[in-house]
Amino acid sequence: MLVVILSTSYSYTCAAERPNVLFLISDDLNNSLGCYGHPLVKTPNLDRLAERGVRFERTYCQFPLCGPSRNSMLTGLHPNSTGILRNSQIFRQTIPSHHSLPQAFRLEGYFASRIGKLYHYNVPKSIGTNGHDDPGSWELELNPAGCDRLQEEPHIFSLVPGRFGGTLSWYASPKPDRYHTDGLLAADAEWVLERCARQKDRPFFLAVGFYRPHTPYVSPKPYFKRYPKEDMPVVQGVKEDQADLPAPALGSYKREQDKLTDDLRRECVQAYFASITFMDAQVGRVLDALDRLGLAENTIVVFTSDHGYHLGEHGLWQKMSLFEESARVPLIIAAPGAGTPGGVCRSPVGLVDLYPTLAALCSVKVPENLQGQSLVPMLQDPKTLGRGWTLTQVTRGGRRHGRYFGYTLRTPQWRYTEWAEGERGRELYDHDADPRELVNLAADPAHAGTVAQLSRQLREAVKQTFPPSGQTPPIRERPWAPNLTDP
Ligand SMILES: [Ca+2]
Ligand SMILES: [Ca+2]
Repeated sequence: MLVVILSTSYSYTCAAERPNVLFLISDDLNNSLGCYGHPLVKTPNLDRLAERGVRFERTYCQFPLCGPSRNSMLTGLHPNSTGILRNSQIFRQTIPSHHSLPQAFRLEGYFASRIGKLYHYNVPKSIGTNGHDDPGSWELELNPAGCDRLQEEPHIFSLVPGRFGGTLSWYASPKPDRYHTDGLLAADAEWVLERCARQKDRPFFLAVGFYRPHTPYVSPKPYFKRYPKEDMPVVQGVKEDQADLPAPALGSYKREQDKLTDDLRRECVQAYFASITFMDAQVGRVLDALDRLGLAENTIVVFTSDHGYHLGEHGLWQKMSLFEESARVPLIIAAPGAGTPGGVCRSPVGLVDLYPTLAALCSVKVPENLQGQSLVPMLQDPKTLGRGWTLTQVTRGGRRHGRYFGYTLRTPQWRYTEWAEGERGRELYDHDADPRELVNLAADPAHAGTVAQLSRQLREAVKQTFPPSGQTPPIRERPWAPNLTDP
């Protein structure tokens, strides 16, 4: 009994001193950031966050689509264990009793708040609503909607007129930052942080989910001016590059993209880059508020994205491919007192690793079935290898043609991909020699040994993404009633 009392009072004392978490996530953001070495894109605020924290050079999502990726990240489970393989679903329909990342913090006394998109939202239609949110994850939710959603849609250019969410679309808005949804998110974040600074009885977990640079790429005009259209890159040599690819590798191509001319490609890239710099400015406002309110010293800041994004590489745009541009995301973790400021970690890590990492940094109890690794050893010494690989998966086919998976394994040197267990193709890229993944070595006899070894490693990794039963939990359509204390 004595042990129990001591342990309770110890954890209570710790709770009062636990660090806060500011979890910042952008939507459809690839690694076109200054701190990741991009030659054109300006991201001064994220660059200064990277100087304060550790920048993870090789971070990958587990599924290059909003809903499956975000459910995986926020449950700490691979999509084969969440059962969420499409948008517009929530893990409460498959594994209702699992504790989400913010829920684990709430259960230990944290004040958890969400502003904007954390779980899946249909963008732009669901902006201003809860989207496909999980009410059990938060104590306070804020859903601002700005001029981009409420006023400007008639002016947006789109490859398919009238459609903005899944289609390449953009607009240089005459309205300044503060009228836009992401500007309102930053203002709301300041407001919540002011409340947290006044009321310090509980630590906080504040999650801010920015919408840009997700389509439609709407941002104020001055951001477009920083990227002259004629300077925007257009990927060359696509036909030659595609010649050695199996068909599913290009399965995310959309027919409407046939309409793209080089002029439209430049406009599209300009608008995407403008949206990134606009989003970076809003991140800056939130970071400034953290400093101004004296919260920075005891707050862990995370910045990431839900998946990467193509801007014409291999002839592809947007997401849902297993190439580097689509699978890779930025990840910066600034953990005061627990990290190496300005450190760069080159080990492959995944978004699935965030849950155990933040829980470890804050001494929060986690469910026993989490599938990621803690990145705390990498924060302390960025040379730590850790698990040494990351797995990303995607679906192809569909109800009519038979659904199958593509899996890709990323190690420090290689990307190895199998479509339908190799029956519909394989890809192998040597990142030491070919960082743009232009030369598929999978059929090269000189690399047969590497293919065999990576194929074994991939299959072993895939096994680890399933629950102990070996079965992906099925979707239940009945609604789930949130219940925080006895879920
Ligand atoms: Ca997304
Ligand atoms: Ca190629």
